[in-house]
Amino acid sequence: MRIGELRRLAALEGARLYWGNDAWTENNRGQRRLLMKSRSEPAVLADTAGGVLAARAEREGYAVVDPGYRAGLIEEVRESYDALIGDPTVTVDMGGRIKDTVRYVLDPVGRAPALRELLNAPVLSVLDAYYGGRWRVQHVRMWRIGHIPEPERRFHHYGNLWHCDQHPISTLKFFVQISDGVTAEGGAFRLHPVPSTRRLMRSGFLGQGWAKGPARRHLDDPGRVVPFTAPAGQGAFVNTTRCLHRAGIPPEGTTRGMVQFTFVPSPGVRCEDPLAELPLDPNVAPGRTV
Ligand SMILES: O=C(O)CCC(=O)C(=O)O
Repeated sequence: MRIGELRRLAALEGARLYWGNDAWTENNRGQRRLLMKSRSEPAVLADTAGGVLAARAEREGYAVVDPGYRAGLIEEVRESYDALIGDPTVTVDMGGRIKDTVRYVLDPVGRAPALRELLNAPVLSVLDAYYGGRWRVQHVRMWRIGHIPEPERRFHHYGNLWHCDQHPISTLKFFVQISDGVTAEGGAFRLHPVPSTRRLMRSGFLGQGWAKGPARRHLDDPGRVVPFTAPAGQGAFVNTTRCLHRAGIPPEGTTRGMVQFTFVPSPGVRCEDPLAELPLDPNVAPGRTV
């Protein structure tokens, strides 16, 4: 093993023990202070419901929400998804070993304008409370995952192995369920709340899907794992840096779709239309893997 790789592993282990997550120390340093400062002098005032959910997202690392979308909106999103996801000219397969186990739509907001409405007032209010009104959308993604045969499950294909993302801890993702009938036994996205993640990180979690001792025993413990089995049209704010998470594996012959918005702090007050200046997503592109 090279020196650089050893240093990287030592830094990660240090972060696990100290911070209780898998992020680099430099990602943590300063980010919490930045959030605290922004929240203490908010540029946009959030409503009470937004404040409650943002506080939950801060404490537990996640908050499930029913944004109360207008009738027909999720059906419109799903119609676009169904039309796009089978079209190789507007999608890209990005699986780790079996490419088409996960397929992303290129430029989802441009191709499925109904996605814009998913950022409705209750969702914006949570973000305003969480970031003190100073945030921007980093990217929007729409994808589907498929079945992984048993012998392949210990390998990385999509987010099928337990992991923490290595984004700055101020990054927050909003997942919108677009498939119906998602189950805990099947393809549901699932996570460990922050307190459980911390315990796992400090009791034997060693990296993507890899754990020993108590962490190994508790990674899939149904008493600790929170499956996102909410019906289509509901959402979950998740800090995927602070919460261990993974995708469930859909039963053979089925797939599971998802829409995800990723938010980061921004120095100025957030835009009236947060998707007005959405940059290109460089990581959803041919030749890339998730
Ligand atoms: O549910 C999924 O498809 C996995 C998502 C994931 O791991 C992530 O967004 O970091």
